[in-house]
Amino acid sequence: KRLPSWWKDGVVVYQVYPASFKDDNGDGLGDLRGLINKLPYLKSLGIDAIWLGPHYKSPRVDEGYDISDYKDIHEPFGTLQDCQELIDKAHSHGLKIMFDLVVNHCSTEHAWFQESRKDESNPKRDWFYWRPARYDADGVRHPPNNWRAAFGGSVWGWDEATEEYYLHIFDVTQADLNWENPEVRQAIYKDAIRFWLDRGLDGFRIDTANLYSKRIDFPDAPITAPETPWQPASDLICNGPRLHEFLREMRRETFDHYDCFTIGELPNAPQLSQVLSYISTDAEALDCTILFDHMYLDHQDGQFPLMLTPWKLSDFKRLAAFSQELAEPENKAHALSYLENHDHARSVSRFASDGPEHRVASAKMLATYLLTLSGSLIIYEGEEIGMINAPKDWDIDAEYKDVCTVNTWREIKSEAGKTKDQTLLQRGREGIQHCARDHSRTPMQWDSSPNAGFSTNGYAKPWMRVMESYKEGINVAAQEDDPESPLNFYRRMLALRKEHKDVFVLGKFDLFDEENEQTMVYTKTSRDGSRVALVALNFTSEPQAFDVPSSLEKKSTGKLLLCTQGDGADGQLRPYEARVLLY
Ligand code: TEU
Repeated sequence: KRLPSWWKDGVVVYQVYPASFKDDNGDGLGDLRGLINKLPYLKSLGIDAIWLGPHYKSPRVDEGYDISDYKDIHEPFGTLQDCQELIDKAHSHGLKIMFDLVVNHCSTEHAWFQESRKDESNPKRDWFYWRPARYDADGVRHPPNNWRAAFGGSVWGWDEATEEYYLHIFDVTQADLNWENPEVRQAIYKDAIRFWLDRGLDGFRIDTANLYSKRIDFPDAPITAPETPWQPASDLICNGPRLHEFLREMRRETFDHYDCFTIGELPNAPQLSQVLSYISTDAEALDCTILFDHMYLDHQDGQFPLMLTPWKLSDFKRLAAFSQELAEPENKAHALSYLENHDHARSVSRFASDGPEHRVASAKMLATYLLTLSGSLIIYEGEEIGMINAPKDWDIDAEYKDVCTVNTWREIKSEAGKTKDQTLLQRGREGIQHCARDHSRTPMQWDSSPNAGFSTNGYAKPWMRVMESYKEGINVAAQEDDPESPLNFYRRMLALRKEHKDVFVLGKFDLFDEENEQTMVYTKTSRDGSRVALVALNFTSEPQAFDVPSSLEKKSTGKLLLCTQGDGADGQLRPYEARVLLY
Protein backbone atom coordinates (compact mmCIF):
# COMPACT_ATOMS: atom_id res chain seq x y z
CA LYS A 1 0.00 0.00 0.00
CA ARG A 2 1.10 3.56 -0.71
CA LEU A 3 2.62 5.70 2.01
CA PRO A 4 0.77 8.93 2.94
CA SER A 5 0.98 11.34 0.04
CA TRP A 6 2.01 14.94 -0.13
CA TRP A 7 0.09 15.52 -3.35
CA LYS A 8 -3.31 13.97 -2.53
CA ASP A 9 -5.12 17.28 -2.01
CA GLY A 10 -3.92 18.74 -5.29
CA VAL A 11 -0.62 20.53 -5.85
CA VAL A 12 0.83 23.04 -8.28
CA VAL A 13 3.93 21.80 -10.05
CA TYR A 14 6.27 24.20 -11.86
CA GLN A 15 8.11 22.66 -14.80
CA VAL A 16 11.73 23.67 -15.32
CA TYR A 17 13.36 22.97 -18.68
CA PRO A 18 16.98 22.79 -17.57
CA ALA A 19 18.64 24.01 -20.78
CA SER A 20 16.61 27.21 -20.81
CA PHE A 21 15.87 28.19 -17.22
CA LYS A 22 18.99 29.93 -15.93
CA ASP A 23 22.64 29.77 -16.93
CA ASP A 24 24.95 30.29 -13.97
CA ASN A 25 28.36 29.33 -15.40
CA GLY A 26 28.04 31.56 -18.45
CA ASP A 27 28.29 28.92 -21.17
CA GLY A 28 24.95 29.81 -22.75
CA LEU A 29 23.17 26.69 -21.46
CA GLY A 30 21.03 26.55 -18.32
CA ASP A 31 22.38 24.58 -15.36
CA LEU A 32 21.57 23.18 -11.92
CA ARG A 33 23.36 26.03 -10.11
CA GLY A 34 21.19 28.50 -12.01
CA LEU A 35 18.10 26.67 -10.82
CA ILE A 36 19.37 26.43 -7.22
CA ASN A 37 19.86 30.20 -7.19
CA LYS A 38 16.31 30.72 -8.43
CA LEU A 39 14.62 28.57 -5.76
CA PRO A 40 13.61 31.66 -3.75
CA TYR A 41 11.88 33.00 -6.89
CA LEU A 42 9.99 29.73 -7.37
CA LYS A 43 9.02 29.71 -3.71
CA SER A 44 7.74 33.29 -4.05
CA LEU A 45 5.24 32.19 -6.69
CA GLY A 46 3.32 29.99 -4.29
CA ILE A 47 3.89 26.69 -6.09
CA ASP A 48 4.27 23.37 -4.26
CA ALA A 49 6.69 21.35 -6.35
CA ILE A 50 9.20 21.48 -9.17
CA TRP A 51 9.40 19.06 -12.08
CA LEU A 52 12.84 19.22 -13.61
CA GLY A 53 13.07 18.06 -17.24
CA PRO A 54 15.80 15.53 -18.05
CA HIS A 55 19.16 16.61 -16.66
CA TYR A 56 20.88 13.24 -16.98
CA LYS A 57 23.94 12.38 -19.00
CA SER A 58 22.88 12.49 -22.64
CA PRO A 59 24.09 13.35 -26.13
CA ARG A 60 20.96 15.55 -26.19
CA VAL A 61 19.76 14.68 -29.67
CA ASP A 62 16.23 14.98 -28.26
CA GLU A 63 17.18 17.51 -25.57
CA GLY A 64 17.88 14.94 -22.87
CA TYR A 65 15.07 12.48 -23.64
CA ASP A 66 17.91 10.31 -24.90
CA ILE A 67 19.69 9.28 -21.71
CA SER A 68 23.11 7.64 -21.80
CA ASP A 69 23.49 7.21 -18.01
CA TYR A 70 20.53 7.30 -15.59
CA LYS A 71 22.81 7.76 -12.61
CA ASP A 72 24.78 10.71 -13.83
CA ILE A 73 24.22 14.35 -14.77
CA HIS A 74 24.75 15.98 -18.18
CA GLU A 75 28.13 17.53 -17.53
CA PRO A 76 27.37 21.12 -18.62
CA PHE A 77 24.40 21.09 -16.18
CA GLY A 78 26.54 20.25 -13.15
CA THR A 79 27.54 17.31 -10.97
CA LEU A 80 25.83 14.66 -8.89
CA GLN A 81 26.74 16.76 -5.89
CA ASP A 82 24.97 19.81 -7.35
CA CYS A 83 21.96 17.61 -7.95
CA GLN A 84 21.90 16.45 -4.33
CA GLU A 85 22.19 20.07 -3.26
CA LEU A 86 19.23 20.93 -5.50
CA ILE A 87 17.07 18.25 -3.88
CA ASP A 88 18.07 19.30 -0.37
CA LYS A 89 17.74 23.04 -0.96
CA ALA A 90 14.34 22.61 -2.62
CA HIS A 91 13.26 20.79 0.55
CA SER A 92 14.64 23.49 2.79
CA HIS A 93 12.47 25.97 0.85
CA GLY A 94 9.47 23.76 1.49
CA LEU A 95 9.29 22.66 -2.16
CA LYS A 96 8.97 19.09 -3.39
CA ILE A 97 11.05 18.05 -6.37
CA MET A 98 10.35 15.59 -9.18
CA PHE A 99 12.53 14.44 -12.08
CA ASP A 100 11.72 13.07 -15.51
CA LEU A 101 11.68 9.29 -15.86
CA VAL A 102 12.50 8.34 -19.45
CA VAL A 103 12.63 4.56 -19.63
CA ASN A 104 10.68 3.58 -22.72
CA HIS A 105 13.96 4.14 -24.54
CA CYS A 106 17.52 5.19 -23.86
CA SER A 107 20.26 6.71 -25.97
CA THR A 108 22.14 4.44 -28.33
CA GLU A 109 25.18 5.76 -26.43
CA HIS A 110 23.99 4.08 -23.21
CA ALA A 111 26.32 1.22 -22.15
CA TRP A 112 23.31 -1.15 -22.31
CA PHE A 113 22.81 -0.49 -26.01
CA GLN A 114 26.54 -0.43 -26.75
CA GLU A 115 26.74 -3.96 -25.31
CA SER A 116 23.59 -5.07 -27.04
CA ARG A 117 24.74 -4.06 -30.51
CA LYS A 118 28.10 -5.90 -30.19
CA ASP A 119 26.86 -9.27 -31.44
CA GLU A 120 23.84 -11.56 -31.41
CA SER A 121 25.13 -13.62 -28.52
CA ASN A 122 25.80 -10.71 -26.19
CA PRO A 123 23.96 -11.18 -22.86
CA LYS A 124 22.33 -7.77 -23.41
CA ARG A 125 21.24 -8.51 -26.99
CA ASP A 126 17.68 -9.08 -25.81
CA TRP A 127 17.57 -5.80 -23.85
CA PHE A 128 16.37 -4.08 -27.03
CA TYR A 129 14.07 -5.14 -29.86
CA TRP A 130 16.32 -6.59 -32.57
CA ARG A 131 14.62 -8.03 -35.63
CA PRO A 132 15.80 -9.36 -39.02
CA ALA A 133 15.16 -7.52 -42.26
CA ARG A 134 12.40 -8.40 -44.72
CA TYR A 135 13.48 -8.89 -48.32
CA ASP A 136 11.17 -8.38 -51.27
CA ALA A 137 11.06 -10.44 -54.48
CA ASP A 138 13.89 -8.33 -55.94
CA GLY A 139 16.02 -9.03 -52.89
CA VAL A 140 15.72 -5.44 -51.65
CA ARG A 141 16.02 -5.05 -47.89
CA HIS A 142 13.11 -3.59 -45.88
CA PRO A 143 12.53 -2.96 -42.15
CA PRO A 144 10.36 -5.49 -40.27
CA ASN A 145 7.24 -3.32 -40.60
CA ASN A 146 5.87 0.02 -41.85
CA TRP A 147 5.55 1.96 -38.59
CA ARG A 148 6.37 5.65 -38.73
CA ALA A 149 8.74 7.05 -36.07
CA ALA A 150 7.56 10.06 -34.03
CA PHE A 151 10.21 12.29 -35.60
CA GLY A 152 9.87 10.93 -39.14
CA GLY A 153 11.06 7.91 -41.13
CA SER A 154 10.87 4.26 -40.08
CA VAL A 155 10.90 3.12 -36.43
CA TRP A 156 13.62 0.62 -37.38
CA GLY A 157 17.31 1.49 -37.28
CA TRP A 158 19.68 -0.66 -39.32
CA ASP A 159 22.81 -1.98 -37.65
CA GLU A 160 25.44 -2.61 -40.28
CA ALA A 161 27.69 -4.76 -38.09
CA THR A 162 25.14 -7.36 -36.95
CA GLU A 163 22.81 -6.91 -39.93
CA GLU A 164 19.65 -6.52 -37.92
CA TYR A 165 17.21 -3.73 -37.17
CA TYR A 166 16.49 -2.27 -33.70
CA LEU A 167 13.26 -0.54 -32.73
CA HIS A 168 13.17 3.21 -32.05
CA ILE A 169 9.73 4.81 -31.69
CA PHE A 170 11.35 8.25 -31.50
CA ASP A 171 14.71 9.29 -32.99
CA VAL A 172 17.15 6.74 -34.44
CA THR A 173 19.40 7.45 -31.40
CA GLN A 174 16.57 6.60 -28.94
CA ALA A 175 16.45 2.78 -28.86
CA ASP A 176 13.35 1.22 -27.24
CA LEU A 177 14.18 -0.85 -24.17
CA ASN A 178 12.73 -4.35 -24.19
CA TRP A 179 10.32 -4.29 -21.24
CA GLU A 180 9.39 -7.91 -21.93
CA ASN A 181 12.75 -8.91 -20.45
CA PRO A 182 12.57 -8.98 -16.60
CA GLU A 183 16.27 -8.15 -16.26
CA VAL A 184 15.68 -4.90 -18.13
CA ARG A 185 12.82 -3.97 -15.84
CA GLN A 186 14.91 -4.65 -12.73
CA ALA A 187 17.79 -2.58 -14.09
CA ILE A 188 15.39 0.32 -14.75
CA TYR A 189 13.89 0.10 -11.25
CA LYS A 190 17.32 0.12 -9.67
CA ASP A 191 19.25 2.64 -11.78
CA ALA A 192 16.60 5.05 -12.99
CA ILE A 193 14.11 5.03 -10.12
CA ARG A 194 15.33 3.82 -6.71
CA PHE A 195 18.72 5.49 -7.21
CA TRP A 196 16.95 8.88 -7.12
CA LEU A 197 14.18 8.16 -4.64
CA ASP A 198 16.88 7.02 -2.21
CA ARG A 199 18.45 10.46 -2.57
CA GLY A 200 15.27 12.18 -1.44
CA LEU A 201 13.44 12.78 -4.72
CA ASP A 202 9.66 13.27 -4.30
CA GLY A 203 8.39 11.76 -7.52
CA PHE A 204 8.60 11.47 -11.27
CA ARG A 205 6.92 12.78 -14.37
CA ILE A 206 6.95 9.59 -16.40
CA ASP A 207 7.71 9.95 -20.09
CA THR A 208 5.51 8.02 -22.55
CA ALA A 209 4.29 5.68 -19.80
CA ASN A 210 1.87 3.81 -22.05
CA LEU A 211 4.49 2.79 -24.61
CA TYR A 212 6.29 0.20 -22.47
CA SER A 213 4.18 -2.61 -23.84
CA LYS A 214 3.58 -2.67 -27.60
CA ARG A 215 2.54 -5.25 -30.16
CA ILE A 216 5.75 -7.27 -30.33
CA ASP A 217 4.50 -9.33 -33.25
CA PHE A 218 5.02 -5.99 -35.03
CA PRO A 219 2.17 -6.17 -37.56
CA ASP A 220 2.05 -3.56 -40.34
CA ALA A 221 -0.10 -0.52 -39.55
CA PRO A 222 -3.04 0.24 -41.84
CA ILE A 223 -2.13 2.62 -44.65
CA THR A 224 -3.46 6.05 -43.69
CA ALA A 225 -0.68 8.17 -45.23
CA PRO A 226 -0.41 6.63 -48.70
CA GLU A 227 2.06 9.27 -49.94
CA THR A 228 4.81 7.86 -47.72
CA PRO A 229 6.14 4.37 -46.91
CA TRP A 230 5.78 4.98 -43.14
CA GLN A 231 2.41 4.78 -41.44
CA PRO A 232 1.21 6.25 -38.13
CA ALA A 233 0.96 3.28 -35.74
CA SER A 234 -0.01 4.72 -32.34
CA ASP A 235 -2.67 2.07 -31.78
CA LEU A 236 -0.06 -0.68 -32.12
CA ILE A 237 2.60 1.17 -30.12
CA CYS A 238 0.57 2.49 -27.17
CA ASN A 239 -1.44 0.64 -24.48
CA GLY A 240 -0.04 -2.80 -25.35
CA PRO A 241 -1.19 -6.13 -23.87
CA ARG A 242 1.20 -6.19 -20.88
CA LEU A 243 1.08 -2.50 -19.99
CA HIS A 244 -1.00 -2.76 -16.83
CA GLU A 245 1.17 -5.57 -15.59
CA PHE A 246 4.36 -3.56 -16.18
CA LEU A 247 3.04 -0.38 -14.58
CA ARG A 248 1.82 -2.28 -11.52
CA GLU A 249 5.09 -4.11 -11.10
CA MET A 250 7.08 -0.88 -11.44
CA ARG A 251 4.97 0.72 -8.76
CA ARG A 252 5.11 -2.27 -6.40
CA GLU A 253 8.87 -2.53 -6.66
CA THR A 254 9.65 1.17 -6.42
CA PHE A 255 7.10 3.95 -5.79
CA ASP A 256 5.12 2.08 -3.14
CA HIS A 257 8.12 2.24 -0.82
CA TYR A 258 8.42 6.01 -0.88
CA ASP A 259 6.16 9.02 -0.38
CA CYS A 260 6.26 10.01 -4.01
CA PHE A 261 4.04 11.31 -6.80
CA THR A 262 3.88 9.82 -10.29
CA ILE A 263 2.52 11.76 -13.24
CA GLY A 264 2.41 9.49 -16.27
CA GLU A 265 2.30 10.74 -19.81
CA LEU A 266 -0.42 8.89 -21.74
CA PRO A 267 -0.37 9.83 -25.41
CA ASN A 268 -3.20 8.22 -27.38
CA ALA A 269 -5.54 7.33 -24.52
CA PRO A 270 -8.76 9.13 -25.44
CA GLN A 271 -11.34 7.06 -23.50
CA LEU A 272 -12.28 7.76 -19.89
CA SER A 273 -12.38 4.09 -18.97
CA GLN A 274 -8.96 3.56 -20.49
CA VAL A 275 -7.43 6.50 -18.62
CA LEU A 276 -9.01 5.29 -15.38
CA SER A 277 -7.58 1.84 -15.93
CA TYR A 278 -4.16 3.44 -15.42
CA ILE A 279 -4.82 6.12 -12.79
CA SER A 280 -7.75 5.17 -10.56
CA THR A 281 -6.57 4.14 -7.11
CA ASP A 282 -7.92 0.65 -7.84
CA ALA A 283 -5.59 0.36 -10.83
CA GLU A 284 -2.52 0.60 -8.57
CA ALA A 285 -0.49 1.91 -11.47
CA LEU A 286 -0.02 5.69 -11.89
CA ASP A 287 -1.18 8.55 -9.65
CA CYS A 288 -2.38 10.80 -12.46
CA THR A 289 -1.81 11.57 -16.08
CA ILE A 290 -0.78 14.12 -18.63
CA LEU A 291 -3.53 14.02 -21.25
CA PHE A 292 -2.86 15.11 -24.80
CA ASP A 293 -5.97 15.79 -26.83
CA HIS A 294 -6.33 19.50 -26.02
CA MET A 295 -2.74 19.99 -27.18
CA TYR A 296 -3.58 18.73 -30.65
CA LEU A 297 -6.64 20.92 -31.23
CA ASP A 298 -4.89 23.32 -33.59
CA HIS A 299 -2.67 20.94 -35.54
CA GLN A 300 -2.58 17.39 -36.80
CA ASP A 301 0.12 14.86 -37.42
CA GLY A 302 -0.71 13.28 -40.76
CA GLN A 303 1.78 12.76 -43.54
CA PHE A 304 3.79 15.50 -41.79
CA PRO A 305 3.50 16.65 -38.17
CA LEU A 306 2.48 20.18 -37.22
CA MET A 307 -0.04 20.94 -39.99
CA LEU A 308 -2.42 23.63 -38.75
CA THR A 309 -6.13 23.05 -38.52
CA PRO A 310 -8.75 25.52 -37.26
CA TRP A 311 -9.74 24.81 -33.66
CA LYS A 312 -13.01 25.42 -31.88
CA LEU A 313 -13.52 26.70 -28.35
CA SER A 314 -16.36 24.21 -27.93
CA ASP A 315 -13.83 21.37 -28.39
CA PHE A 316 -11.45 22.99 -25.93
CA LYS A 317 -14.31 23.14 -23.40
CA ARG A 318 -15.35 19.56 -24.00
CA LEU A 319 -11.79 18.36 -23.36
CA ALA A 320 -11.54 20.49 -20.22
CA ALA A 321 -14.72 18.86 -18.94
CA PHE A 322 -13.31 15.45 -19.81
CA SER A 323 -10.17 15.96 -17.76
CA GLN A 324 -12.12 17.52 -14.86
CA GLU A 325 -14.35 14.46 -14.86
CA LEU A 326 -11.37 12.54 -13.52
CA ALA A 327 -11.69 14.53 -10.29
CA GLU A 328 -15.19 13.18 -9.59
CA PRO A 329 -15.07 11.04 -6.43
CA GLU A 330 -16.68 8.00 -8.05
CA ASN A 331 -13.70 7.76 -10.41
CA LYS A 332 -11.27 7.42 -7.52
CA ALA A 333 -8.64 9.28 -9.49
CA HIS A 334 -6.62 12.47 -9.41
CA ALA A 335 -7.02 15.12 -12.14
CA LEU A 336 -4.11 17.04 -13.61
CA SER A 337 -4.33 20.03 -15.96
CA TYR A 338 -1.86 22.09 -17.96
CA LEU A 339 -1.74 24.43 -20.94
CA GLU A 340 1.97 24.37 -21.71
CA ASN A 341 5.04 22.25 -21.56
CA HIS A 342 8.30 21.79 -23.47
CA ASP A 343 6.49 19.84 -26.22
CA HIS A 344 4.05 22.56 -27.22
CA ALA A 345 4.06 26.17 -28.31
CA ARG A 346 3.01 28.97 -25.96
CA SER A 347 -0.63 29.02 -24.88
CA VAL A 348 -1.13 32.79 -25.26
CA SER A 349 -0.13 32.47 -28.92
CA ARG A 350 -2.23 29.36 -29.53
CA PHE A 351 -5.42 29.84 -27.55
CA ALA A 352 -5.70 33.63 -27.17
CA SER A 353 -3.83 36.60 -28.66
CA ASP A 354 -0.11 37.42 -28.50
CA GLY A 355 -0.39 40.84 -30.19
CA PRO A 356 0.96 43.67 -27.98
CA GLU A 357 -2.57 44.96 -27.37
CA HIS A 358 -4.03 41.79 -25.92
CA ARG A 359 -1.26 39.60 -24.64
CA VAL A 360 -1.30 40.64 -21.00
CA ALA A 361 -5.07 40.18 -20.85
CA SER A 362 -4.73 36.86 -22.65
CA ALA A 363 -2.12 35.55 -20.20
CA LYS A 364 -4.33 36.46 -17.22
CA MET A 365 -7.43 34.96 -18.80
CA LEU A 366 -5.66 31.65 -19.43
CA ALA A 367 -4.20 31.75 -15.90
CA THR A 368 -7.68 32.20 -14.48
CA TYR A 369 -8.82 29.19 -16.42
CA LEU A 370 -5.95 26.93 -15.37
CA LEU A 371 -5.83 28.00 -11.74
CA THR A 372 -9.53 27.43 -11.13
CA LEU A 373 -9.43 23.78 -12.22
CA SER A 374 -9.68 20.94 -9.72
CA GLY A 375 -6.83 18.62 -8.86
CA SER A 376 -3.16 19.25 -9.56
CA LEU A 377 -1.71 21.62 -12.14
CA ILE A 378 1.47 22.10 -14.07
CA ILE A 379 2.75 25.58 -14.89
CA TYR A 380 5.59 25.69 -17.40
CA GLU A 381 8.53 28.09 -17.02
CA GLY A 382 7.74 31.46 -18.57
CA GLU A 383 4.00 30.84 -18.59
CA GLU A 384 3.78 32.96 -15.44
CA ILE A 385 5.15 36.00 -17.29
CA GLY A 386 3.02 35.37 -20.38
CA MET A 387 5.84 34.36 -22.71
CA ILE A 388 4.75 34.11 -26.33
CA ASN A 389 5.85 32.25 -29.47
CA ALA A 390 8.97 33.14 -31.41
CA PRO A 391 8.32 35.82 -34.05
CA LYS A 392 7.43 34.76 -37.57
CA ASP A 393 10.55 36.36 -39.04
CA TRP A 394 12.88 33.86 -37.35
CA ASP A 395 14.60 31.77 -39.98
CA ILE A 396 13.53 28.16 -39.45
CA ASP A 397 16.85 26.71 -40.66
CA ALA A 398 18.92 28.98 -38.44
CA GLU A 399 16.94 29.28 -35.21
CA TYR A 400 14.80 26.17 -34.71
CA LYS A 401 16.71 23.36 -33.01
CA ASP A 402 14.22 20.65 -32.07
CA VAL A 403 14.87 17.29 -33.76
CA CYS A 404 11.16 16.99 -34.57
CA THR A 405 11.06 20.42 -36.23
CA VAL A 406 14.33 19.93 -38.06
CA ASN A 407 13.32 16.53 -39.48
CA THR A 408 9.81 17.67 -40.34
CA TRP A 409 11.05 20.77 -42.14
CA ARG A 410 13.63 18.74 -44.06
CA GLU A 411 10.98 16.23 -45.16
CA ILE A 412 8.59 18.98 -46.20
CA LYS A 413 11.24 20.81 -48.21
CA SER A 414 12.28 17.64 -49.95
CA GLU A 415 8.69 16.65 -50.78
CA ALA A 416 7.86 20.18 -51.96
CA GLY A 417 11.04 20.17 -54.04
CA LYS A 418 9.99 16.95 -55.77
CA THR A 419 6.38 17.95 -56.38
CA LYS A 420 6.95 21.70 -56.79
CA ASP A 421 4.17 22.13 -54.25
CA GLN A 422 4.50 25.68 -52.91
CA THR A 423 1.36 25.31 -50.81
CA LEU A 424 2.91 22.43 -48.91
CA LEU A 425 5.97 24.54 -48.18
CA GLN A 426 3.80 27.40 -46.98
CA ARG A 427 1.64 25.14 -44.81
CA GLY A 428 4.71 23.52 -43.32
CA ARG A 429 6.23 26.89 -42.49
CA GLU A 430 3.02 28.15 -40.89
CA GLY A 431 2.67 25.00 -38.80
CA ILE A 432 6.21 25.27 -37.47
CA GLN A 433 5.83 28.99 -36.81
CA HIS A 434 2.72 28.34 -34.76
CA CYS A 435 3.11 24.93 -33.13
CA ALA A 436 6.73 23.75 -33.07
CA ARG A 437 8.17 22.59 -29.75
CA ASP A 438 10.92 25.20 -30.11
CA HIS A 439 8.59 28.05 -29.09
CA SER A 440 8.54 26.96 -25.47
CA ARG A 441 12.25 26.12 -25.35
CA THR A 442 13.77 29.58 -25.81
CA PRO A 443 15.64 30.95 -22.77
CA MET A 444 13.64 32.20 -19.81
CA GLN A 445 13.36 36.00 -19.78
CA TRP A 446 14.61 37.28 -16.42
CA ASP A 447 15.32 40.97 -16.94
CA SER A 448 16.09 43.64 -19.53
CA SER A 449 19.87 43.11 -19.64
CA PRO A 450 21.44 41.48 -22.76
CA ASN A 451 19.83 38.15 -23.64
CA ALA A 452 17.15 38.76 -21.04
CA GLY A 453 19.56 38.03 -18.19
CA PHE A 454 19.36 34.32 -18.99
CA SER A 455 23.10 33.97 -18.61
CA THR A 456 25.29 35.48 -15.88
CA ASN A 457 27.54 36.34 -18.78
CA GLY A 458 25.62 38.71 -21.05
CA TYR A 459 28.03 38.02 -23.91
CA ALA A 460 27.57 34.24 -23.89
CA LYS A 461 25.66 33.01 -26.91
CA PRO A 462 22.56 31.21 -25.57
CA TRP A 463 22.02 27.71 -27.01
CA MET A 464 18.75 28.97 -28.48
CA ARG A 465 18.04 32.50 -29.58
CA VAL A 466 16.39 34.70 -26.94
CA MET A 467 13.12 36.34 -27.92
CA GLU A 468 13.15 40.10 -28.35
CA SER A 469 9.89 40.27 -26.40
CA TYR A 470 11.96 40.55 -23.19
CA LYS A 471 12.48 44.18 -24.18
CA GLU A 472 8.72 44.70 -24.28
CA GLY A 473 7.97 43.89 -20.67
CA ILE A 474 7.95 40.11 -20.95
CA ASN A 475 10.60 39.57 -18.29
CA VAL A 476 10.50 38.75 -14.58
CA ALA A 477 12.19 41.91 -13.26
CA ALA A 478 9.85 44.29 -15.11
CA GLN A 479 6.82 42.31 -13.97
CA GLU A 480 7.94 42.14 -10.32
CA ASP A 481 7.47 45.92 -10.15
CA ASP A 482 4.12 45.99 -11.86
CA PRO A 483 1.13 45.00 -9.70
CA GLU A 484 -0.94 44.42 -12.86
CA SER A 485 1.58 42.09 -14.53
CA PRO A 486 0.86 38.46 -15.41
CA LEU A 487 3.53 37.45 -12.86
CA ASN A 488 1.78 39.17 -9.96
CA PHE A 489 -1.54 37.90 -11.24
CA TYR A 490 -0.26 34.33 -11.05
CA ARG A 491 0.85 34.97 -7.47
CA ARG A 492 -2.57 36.34 -6.53
CA MET A 493 -4.35 33.48 -8.26
CA LEU A 494 -2.18 30.87 -6.58
CA ALA A 495 -3.01 32.44 -3.22
CA LEU A 496 -6.74 32.61 -4.03
CA ARG A 497 -6.63 28.97 -5.13
CA LYS A 498 -5.36 28.01 -1.69
CA GLU A 499 -7.74 30.32 0.14
CA HIS A 500 -10.78 28.93 -1.69
CA LYS A 501 -9.53 25.40 -1.94
CA ASP A 502 -12.99 23.92 -1.43
CA VAL A 503 -14.19 25.31 -4.77
CA PHE A 504 -11.05 25.70 -6.87
CA VAL A 505 -8.97 22.66 -5.92
CA LEU A 506 -11.64 20.23 -4.77
CA GLY A 507 -14.88 21.50 -6.28
CA LYS A 508 -17.13 20.02 -8.93
CA PHE A 509 -16.69 21.45 -12.43
CA ASP A 510 -19.84 22.21 -14.47
CA LEU A 511 -19.72 23.69 -17.91
CA PHE A 512 -22.42 26.04 -19.30
CA ASP A 513 -23.26 27.12 -22.80
CA GLU A 514 -21.01 24.44 -24.27
CA GLU A 515 -21.60 25.38 -27.90
CA ASN A 516 -20.70 29.04 -27.45
CA GLU A 517 -17.52 29.67 -29.48
CA GLN A 518 -16.66 33.03 -27.90
CA THR A 519 -16.89 32.60 -24.14
CA MET A 520 -16.27 29.83 -21.67
CA VAL A 521 -18.48 29.86 -18.58
CA TYR A 522 -18.33 27.26 -15.81
CA THR A 523 -19.00 26.86 -12.15
CA LYS A 524 -16.96 25.23 -9.43
CA THR A 525 -19.09 24.00 -6.54
CA SER A 526 -17.79 22.93 -3.16
CA ARG A 527 -18.55 19.30 -2.43
CA ASP A 528 -21.05 20.18 0.32
CA GLY A 529 -22.83 22.46 -2.17
CA SER A 530 -22.56 25.53 0.06
CA ARG A 531 -20.26 27.62 -2.13
CA VAL A 532 -20.13 28.23 -5.87
CA ALA A 533 -17.62 30.09 -7.99
CA LEU A 534 -18.69 31.27 -11.43
CA VAL A 535 -15.85 31.65 -13.92
CA ALA A 536 -16.45 33.59 -17.15
CA LEU A 537 -13.74 33.87 -19.80
CA ASN A 538 -13.75 35.80 -23.05
CA PHE A 539 -11.64 34.08 -25.71
CA THR A 540 -12.10 36.84 -28.30
CA SER A 541 -10.88 40.37 -29.03
CA GLU A 542 -14.45 41.71 -28.95
CA PRO A 543 -16.64 42.47 -25.93
CA GLN A 544 -18.94 39.53 -25.22
CA ALA A 545 -22.12 39.13 -23.25
CA PHE A 546 -22.30 36.16 -20.92
CA ASP A 547 -25.19 34.54 -19.15
CA VAL A 548 -25.22 33.66 -15.49
CA PRO A 549 -26.60 30.12 -15.26
CA SER A 550 -30.21 30.24 -14.10
CA SER A 551 -29.47 28.06 -11.06
CA LEU A 552 -27.26 30.86 -9.73
CA GLU A 553 -29.56 33.76 -10.59
CA LYS A 554 -31.98 32.46 -8.02
CA LYS A 555 -29.28 32.67 -5.36
CA SER A 556 -28.06 35.95 -3.86
CA THR A 557 -26.01 38.11 -6.23
CA GLY A 558 -22.48 36.92 -6.67
CA LYS A 559 -19.61 38.71 -5.04
CA LEU A 560 -16.84 39.71 -7.46
CA LEU A 561 -13.71 37.81 -6.53
CA LEU A 562 -11.63 39.01 -9.44
CA CYS A 563 -11.80 40.70 -12.78
CA THR A 564 -8.77 40.94 -15.04
CA GLN A 565 -9.95 44.07 -16.81
CA GLY A 566 -11.87 47.04 -15.45
CA ASP A 567 -14.01 46.88 -12.35
CA GLY A 568 -16.18 43.93 -13.31
CA ALA A 569 -19.30 46.04 -13.29
CA ASP A 570 -19.91 45.81 -17.06
CA GLY A 571 -22.67 43.53 -18.19
CA GLN A 572 -20.23 42.38 -20.86
CA LEU A 573 -16.80 40.82 -20.73
CA ARG A 574 -14.09 43.00 -22.27
CA PRO A 575 -11.69 41.46 -24.83
CA TYR A 576 -9.93 38.46 -23.26
CA GLU A 577 -11.35 39.33 -19.85
CA ALA A 578 -11.67 36.81 -17.06
CA ARG A 579 -14.10 37.29 -14.20
CA VAL A 580 -14.78 35.17 -11.15
CA LEU A 581 -17.83 35.58 -8.89
CA LEU A 582 -18.48 33.80 -5.62
CA TYR A 583 -21.96 32.73 -4.54
O1 TEU B 1 6.81 13.20 -25.48
C1 TEU B 1 5.98 12.18 -25.92
C2 TEU B 1 5.02 12.44 -27.01
O2 TEU B 1 4.29 11.56 -27.32
C3 TEU B 1 4.89 13.68 -27.79
O3 TEU B 1 4.25 14.74 -27.20
C4 TEU B 1 6.05 14.09 -28.63
O4 TEU B 1 6.58 15.32 -28.23
C5 TEU B 1 5.55 14.24 -30.02
O5 TEU B 1 5.22 12.97 -30.47
C6 TEU B 1 6.59 14.82 -30.93
O6 TEU B 1 6.06 14.96 -32.20
C7 TEU B 1 7.83 12.85 -24.60
C8 TEU B 1 8.65 14.06 -24.23
O7 TEU B 1 7.86 14.98 -23.56
C9 TEU B 1 9.28 14.61 -25.48
O8 TEU B 1 9.97 15.80 -25.25
C10 TEU B 1 10.20 13.56 -26.04
O9 TEU B 1 10.69 13.99 -27.27
C11 TEU B 1 9.48 12.22 -26.21
O10 TEU B 1 8.69 11.86 -25.11
C12 TEU B 1 10.50 11.12 -26.36
O11 TEU B 1 11.14 10.87 -25.15
